[in-house]
Amino acid sequence: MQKLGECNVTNGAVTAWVEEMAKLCQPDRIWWCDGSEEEKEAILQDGIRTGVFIKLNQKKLPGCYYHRSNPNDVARVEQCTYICTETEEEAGPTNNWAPPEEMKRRLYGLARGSMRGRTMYVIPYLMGPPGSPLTMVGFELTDSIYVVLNMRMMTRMGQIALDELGDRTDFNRGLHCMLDVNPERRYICHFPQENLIISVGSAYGGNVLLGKKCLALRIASYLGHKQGWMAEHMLLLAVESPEGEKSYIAAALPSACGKTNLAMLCPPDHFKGWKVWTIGDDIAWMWPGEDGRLYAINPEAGYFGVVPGTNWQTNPNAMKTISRNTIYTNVALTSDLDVWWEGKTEEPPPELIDWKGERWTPASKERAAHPNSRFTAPMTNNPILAPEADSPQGVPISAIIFGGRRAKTMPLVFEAFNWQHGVFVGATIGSEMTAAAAGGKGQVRRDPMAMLPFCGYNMGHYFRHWLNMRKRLIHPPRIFHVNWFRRDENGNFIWPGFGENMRVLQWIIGRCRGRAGARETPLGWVPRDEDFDLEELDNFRREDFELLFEIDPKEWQREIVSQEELFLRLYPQLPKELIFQRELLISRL
Ligand code: OXD
Ligand code: MN
Repeated sequence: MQKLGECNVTNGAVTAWVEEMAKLCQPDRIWWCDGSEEEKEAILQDGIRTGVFIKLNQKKLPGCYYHRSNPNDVARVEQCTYICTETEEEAGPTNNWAPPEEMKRRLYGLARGSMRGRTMYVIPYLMGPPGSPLTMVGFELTDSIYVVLNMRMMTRMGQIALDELGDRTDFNRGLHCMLDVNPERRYICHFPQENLIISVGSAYGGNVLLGKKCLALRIASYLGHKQGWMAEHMLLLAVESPEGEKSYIAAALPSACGKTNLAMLCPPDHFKGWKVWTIGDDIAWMWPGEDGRLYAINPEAGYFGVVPGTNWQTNPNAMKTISRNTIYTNVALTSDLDVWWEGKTEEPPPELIDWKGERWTPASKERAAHPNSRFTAPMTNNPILAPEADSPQGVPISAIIFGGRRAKTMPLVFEAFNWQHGVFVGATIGSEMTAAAAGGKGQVRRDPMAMLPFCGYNMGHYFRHWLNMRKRLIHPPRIFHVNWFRRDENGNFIWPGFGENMRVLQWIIGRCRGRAGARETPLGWVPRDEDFDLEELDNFRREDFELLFEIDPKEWQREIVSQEELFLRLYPQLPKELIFQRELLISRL
């Protein structure tokens, strides 16, 4: 077998496993990815020759490439995602479960000989900055060059990972085989007890970039539970005041609630001297530090973001981030090889090639870009990337924010009374489904801590772990809930959102630093008029502010019944503290 790539591999456990998998998949060549520029160029050229990538207009988009996925393979597939623990109870009622040995037999059967005539790329990668207490080493074996070039941006890839590993054997093993990209043979399987991931039959982002959802959330949440730390579906940002004081915030919002926008927030002109810095836009790993505060790192090194809706008004920092060295997946193409998507400009170009490769005009009924079309960009492209994103010590978290998309019921912001109440608030997050997702539009889906599709073990045990973390913290972060999406009786958004969310962050930081006042409500603490900066907010009236905080008892009756549905599913493992919190909420209301 021909061997390519430049890595210096001395770890016997790694080579033995790669050899075993190569014997199974039977590739013609093995390529150890070193992460170098020359390697990237060689793989890109190969990708252009074989049609996997299209080179975009290099004058407009230097270093940018385009990829189309199979139309049957455009999103994460929760129905094909499994947690294979010894017992079904460990995976819990919200995960698909299969016995590990049986599932491995099936998957190795599918993988056997599947790389004949192809190259197996070995991707050594790091999740987390080198030298951090939580940083993990993974190896992904894949027959997809799309995966190689994405992992190259999303992780710290190449020799750096082998150096970090040394001769340890606690690395994550990840096998990815595209097969014939047939949904009938699509499985994304996690074996947390063996630190193993096997993904077959897909070539799309979240299913196949194994460092992200599979390792950094599902496997990591399982390990965090065992080892006393937390892997969360949270963005991380820093807010710097004009005096140079920095506060760090982690926020969990379900998909389609603007996580990347919040992580890259541009403060409005009114906030002179204030700065927001991004640390991460999707995942946080957090542990109790020696000083009793909760510390966090972003394990990723890039962004895999939803493109539609991104523009110079909604997220200028994202627009700058994706203006170079970016891979675009499933957006639309212009005749001069520029990219377009719904929401990029008010007027669409007169003619496009859509995400399926067909001619498109504004009269077309279908969307030009897939609603889940994506950009992949290195975090170093981000003009507001915090230097701390590379810090192995992580950053101390002052506030944890939960949120969702709710037209009614939920106020703009409230602060939980204490940690236990905050855990209840996170456990009952609900978000209205958008047109892009399967299911009834406007229907509220419960998504505890925005982790429902990503928790690698029993959700009831996960809640218990959250409650227990409090005992290991002397200075726990305060917990908040936000909702940017409340509408008035005409269906219009009341709050302007985007950059103006800085006003909410300012109140949150004021609370954490003991500077901002509040009034008590049945839900938690909310800002009074005098606690909240509404200056220079055009067309926003004091009455609107009151509307944002209205608590309607009838809506709350419905809300509490709807929260109960998830709790009933989890009942056998549900911590009693959460049932108690529910009772307290009912009595306060
Ligand atoms: C993502 C997701 O892709 O949450 O980040 O689905
Ligand atoms: Mn996500």
